[in-house]
Amino acid sequence: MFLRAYLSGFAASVVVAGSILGVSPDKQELYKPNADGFWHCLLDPSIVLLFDQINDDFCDCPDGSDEPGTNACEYTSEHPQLFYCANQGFKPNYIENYKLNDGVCDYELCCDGSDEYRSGQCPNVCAKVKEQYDEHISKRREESERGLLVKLEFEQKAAKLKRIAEEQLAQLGKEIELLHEQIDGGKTASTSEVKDEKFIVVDEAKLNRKLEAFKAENSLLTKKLASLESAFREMTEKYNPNFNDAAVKNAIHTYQDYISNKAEEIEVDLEYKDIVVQTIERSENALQDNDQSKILPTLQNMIHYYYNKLVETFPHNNEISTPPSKLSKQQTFNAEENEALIQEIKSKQIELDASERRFKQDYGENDILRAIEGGGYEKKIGDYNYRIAFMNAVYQDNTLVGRYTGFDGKSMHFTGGDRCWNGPQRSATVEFVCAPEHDLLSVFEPQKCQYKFVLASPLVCEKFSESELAENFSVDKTKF
Ligand code: MAN
Repeated sequence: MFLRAYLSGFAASVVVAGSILGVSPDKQELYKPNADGFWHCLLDPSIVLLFDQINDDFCDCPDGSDEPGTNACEYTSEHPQLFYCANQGFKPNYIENYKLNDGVCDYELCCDGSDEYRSGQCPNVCAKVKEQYDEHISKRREESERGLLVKLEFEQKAAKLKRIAEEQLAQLGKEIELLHEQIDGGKTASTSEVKDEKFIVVDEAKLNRKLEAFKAENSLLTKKLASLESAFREMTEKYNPNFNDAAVKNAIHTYQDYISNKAEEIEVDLEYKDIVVQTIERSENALQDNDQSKILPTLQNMIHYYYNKLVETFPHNNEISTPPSKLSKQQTFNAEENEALIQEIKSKQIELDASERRFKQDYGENDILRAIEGGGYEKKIGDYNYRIAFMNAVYQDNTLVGRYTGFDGKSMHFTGGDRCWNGPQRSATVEFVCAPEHDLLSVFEPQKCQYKFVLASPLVCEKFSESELAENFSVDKTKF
């Protein structure tokens, strides 16, 4: 349908040197009148306007296309109204239309001051902005190139550490094999019994003594703790908040943090006690009942047990000789030796399993995280000392902010930290930004007890493009 638009009371369209204000040179051709002098909204050509209705400070097109140089059409996420600044002497840019003619020189985006075209109050500072920009780019480029060299050193170190870890794994594997071969004085070929069986070796008396001592100490500490807790609770409830006593406030804060995390700590203790108690009970039962299934197995008694089973299965096979009813001296000696070997195998196997788990961790591209594993960085920012232990944990003073869960190539993530008073468990993201050396640049707490760290690090340095180097450039207006 043909819609005949009307002329608003505002000035006719703002045309600068034959071009439409707010429109980039490559889009100017969209703003040409038809032969009949009419113009169509860009996203809704059914709406037809007089050419003079462009930039007349009255919004006619739902897509805002008739007002590229004014703020008459609302800026929305669906139709973001952007004004083109030519920025002669520097780089062209766009600015949101609601920032036009608002009395602020938005030099970050429009160094030519064209966003304030009505008052003309903002002189063109593009030459100075360019100077600052060039300085920023060359500094960032130099830093990232230095960072890249350090990163290469890290990668070499990581490769070396990987080789060492591989060698250690192979060595441990070999040692375990050798120990297996020594079982039964090297006569037993099969080692599967040792590998598959889960042994529990308990020094019952020692454990019992430890448990009793633990119980006594625990009961004493529980009493002491209860009296301290009650003193702190009373102070928290009755202190006068009008006395600005930092020491009292700090003590209350510490108490609140402690109370928030108390439940979890107790669970861990109970778990530990349970394990000790169960282990002792099991060992006691085994000794009292003389129940075979509970007796701590040795290679010797297992061979004896399985041999008998085999004989029971083939009772008529004459070739199988009868097992000796008593162990000879030599066999007793072997049994002791074997037990020692089994213990050694077990402890080496535990070491091997742990090393394998560590080895298989995600160490990022080119295994680079191997180079910083075990290291960290710490710095006091604001009221707190922050400590980032790479691939391990983050602390705010002595408060656990979180334990390491992974690295996504840009950030390390830490969760499951100490619980906040009336809040969640603490957690953190550590974002790495390229620099030649490690440095903690900032810490934010965008939400209660959820922290964002920005850490300068060579780890993420690349050969950056100019636009990447320009990402964190900001204009220093104090230098104009
Ligand atoms: C401590 C710090 C803060 C945190 C509050 C929450 O003061 O861990 O970062 O916001 O506790 O109570």
